Amino acid sequence: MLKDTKQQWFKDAKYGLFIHWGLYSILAGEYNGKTTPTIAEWIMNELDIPVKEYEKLASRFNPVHFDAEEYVKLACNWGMKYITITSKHHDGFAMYHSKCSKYNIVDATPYGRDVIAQLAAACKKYDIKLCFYYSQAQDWHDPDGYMANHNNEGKNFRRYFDEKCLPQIKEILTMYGEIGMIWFDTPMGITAEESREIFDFVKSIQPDCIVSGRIGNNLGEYMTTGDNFIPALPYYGDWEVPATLNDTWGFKKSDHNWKSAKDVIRLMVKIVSRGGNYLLNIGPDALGDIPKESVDILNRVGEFLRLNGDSIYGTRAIEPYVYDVEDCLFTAKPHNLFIHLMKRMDRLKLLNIGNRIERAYLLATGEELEVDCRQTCEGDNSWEFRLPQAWPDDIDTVICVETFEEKPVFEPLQQ
Ligand code: H79
Repeated sequence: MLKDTKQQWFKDAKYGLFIHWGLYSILAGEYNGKTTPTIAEWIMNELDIPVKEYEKLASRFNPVHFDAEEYVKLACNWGMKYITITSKHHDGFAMYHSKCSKYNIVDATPYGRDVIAQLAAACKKYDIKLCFYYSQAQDWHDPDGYMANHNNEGKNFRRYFDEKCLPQIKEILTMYGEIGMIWFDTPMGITAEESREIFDFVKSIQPDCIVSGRIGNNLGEYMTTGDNFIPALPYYGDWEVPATLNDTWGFKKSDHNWKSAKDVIRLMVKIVSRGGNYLLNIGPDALGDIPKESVDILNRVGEFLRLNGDSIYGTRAIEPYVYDVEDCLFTAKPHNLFIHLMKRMDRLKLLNIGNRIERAYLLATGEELEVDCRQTCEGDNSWEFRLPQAWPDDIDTVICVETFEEKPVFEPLQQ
């Protein structure tokens, strides 16, 4: 069954900022002289840090460099249309002022301020959608929450569910205004009834709040792919790829395996050309500083989007047959085809696209292109573009083709 969020903003947004930030950011992947072999926010689970020990991190959490407006301004400059932040990750620590668990940033840290409230105010000011990650099934702090790789027998999950999970979901949906979506994760042993209960509960509070793919039991309103996983073919429902810039979500000192801006831009085009959204992560450190490497990469991607954003936002996937063209990817709007060229070329010939071209130009510079449209002896249509020597962007040079026919030419295959 195709997924439909019924939310236009999500279908058109295409690019969002994921923020993984919590107590694990203090450890930065290291504990008692050991470096965790995997993603940094899993350190409590991986290195078996006892609850009583891990809890003490709260007394050290004082992210005095955090500046919500700065974060939101960066996200806007980076071309992102929504922000999804960890309100509570698997470690069970709430990054907002929860009234039903003292294990939260206001009551348990020297910082004593609600970062989510600050972010919500900044998002409102700059008109960007705010969304919350919430770990519904795993909670390594609550004795009755699930924990991966550990024995969960004998737990009274229902108690945790009623006393922490549902009340916290209510809090995040009532304390911070309009929320774009809740990003649930790792459903583990959650039953279909429990997933349904959460779904209905969210909708009863904020009917327009999207429920993410990983609520469990296939009840989510859009398809979340595996972390960093891109489907091989277009998927015509609503979907999103959650992705990292290095190999961790939470800040990890030892991880320097950064993607380049080129990698990121090309991944974005690939995802968008197949109809998906790209939710790209940063992991701020314990002080609230964003790793400089992340900032540099995302600045460069932002530059690309400032010039070429029309070929990303609001676009839809088109028929997969066009995928065959080497070094090219396509995105489309009803009267525009965007041709993404990943390699320098003098000429580009496309067969059988059919429609009458009104005009073609390089999106980044506006330079008009000569196009030879003809019928071949076989009766096929061909478009041949002549491309300029001065090449705007080696990462992705975008041709915008305009057609003005009454009927939308590139019939969106998605809503
Ligand atoms: O929030 C981020 C991750 O922490 C979370 N989803 C993204 C968005 C996530 N939860 N689970 N997983 C990702 C996949 C879990 C993989 C596991 Fe493992 C394999 C858990 C245990 C073995 C990776 C390797 C984590 C610990 C060891």
